[in-house]
Amino acid sequence: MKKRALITGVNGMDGSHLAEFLLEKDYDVYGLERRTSTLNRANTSHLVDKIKFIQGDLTDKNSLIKALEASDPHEVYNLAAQSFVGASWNLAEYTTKVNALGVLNLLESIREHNKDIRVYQASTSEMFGGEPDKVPQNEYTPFHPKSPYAVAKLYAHWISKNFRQSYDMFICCGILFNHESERRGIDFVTRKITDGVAKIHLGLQDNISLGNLDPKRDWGYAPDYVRSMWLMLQQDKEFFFNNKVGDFVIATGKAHSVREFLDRSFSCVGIENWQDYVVQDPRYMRPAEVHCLQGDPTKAREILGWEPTVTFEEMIARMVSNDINLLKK
Ligand code: NAP
Ligand code: G4F
Repeated sequence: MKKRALITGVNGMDGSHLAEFLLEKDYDVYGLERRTSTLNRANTSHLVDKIKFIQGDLTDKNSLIKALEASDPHEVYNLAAQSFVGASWNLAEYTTKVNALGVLNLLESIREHNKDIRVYQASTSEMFGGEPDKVPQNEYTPFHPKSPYAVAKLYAHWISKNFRQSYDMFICCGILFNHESERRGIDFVTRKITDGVAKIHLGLQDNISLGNLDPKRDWGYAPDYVRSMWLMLQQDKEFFFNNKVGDFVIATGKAHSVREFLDRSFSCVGIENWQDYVVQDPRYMRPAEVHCLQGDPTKAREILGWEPTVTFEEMIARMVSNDINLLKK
């Protein structure tokens, strides 16, 4: 029998990579998408004949119940979120409704529909807050969220653990560190840089306006990271409940600054004096900054056999080259 999976946020970066991964594994893939006045399927346009799209919104519980009835899934991957940290100060209430209460809506709906469904919740390294004396971070590092986004995600993390404990539900929280790909949204610093470098290379733009260049992130490649989501849900049921292996840090173990990301991206197009092409703009500074995120993925390696396959350098080369090709088209 084919397994059925429901992915919320299917049109996002991770959602689209996960859909491809599960289709390869012969799943029936259902994707929850929000209603928008124009379709937002840039990442999934090549999959429209393969994914069954269902309209729904995390803030509307009724729509989630209907989506579960329509898909009757074995696995739910909750990737939907207002995922941009930088916007979460201005959109604090909205971010909380989607990223915190939306998750409660989904878990309640799953419990009512079929509590044996296996659930993946997209937790985040942002929950750690990245203080330099708490590096590297693992599953036991204390949380210190620094943005409305991170606070809301921490609620989602704890309510997921609470449902796991209270109702014996198979719920895994992946504490994923930053991961990127050619499909990354343009607001995030990595894609903003690779797109800017491509435009400068082609003579379409003079410089890139950025905020703080000092923060460090543990940047991995998104297709590697969606594999970890699936691995978490494939654990043996008895092993899962006996060993309480619900939360996993997923990271490369190496951190690089925004500066290093710039250096490497510009070097892809032969520019060494990249400082001449970068303007610092206070608009992109955050009210509170997460200084250093560097994960320790030992548990994921030992229990799931998960390891990243694409290096920082290779990922940047792919993103820059993809952006140049997109602009040439
Ligand atoms: P993304 O590209 O921004 O995708 C998020 C998706 O959620 C989008 O498809 C969006 O729909 C959808 N969405 C937003 N609000 C919704 C709502 N109210 N109801 C239903 N769908 C909604 O984000 P991503 O980078 O793929 O990240 C996936 C998940 O992992 C997110 O939960 C994020 O917070 C978390 N995460 C990401 C990283 C990372 O480095 N990428 C690390 C840790 C955790 P539209 O397409 O209509 O906008
Ligand atoms: O690319 P960012 O916006 O990603 P951030 O804030 O680390 O969040 C991402 O990773 C989280 C996991 O740790 C996810 F949960 C979250 O959903 C998202 O995917 O910013 C990275 C760093 C920050 O320190 C920021 O201050 O880059 C710095 N930065 C400097 N200039 C900038 C800019 N960030 C953005 N977006 N734009 C700038 O101009």
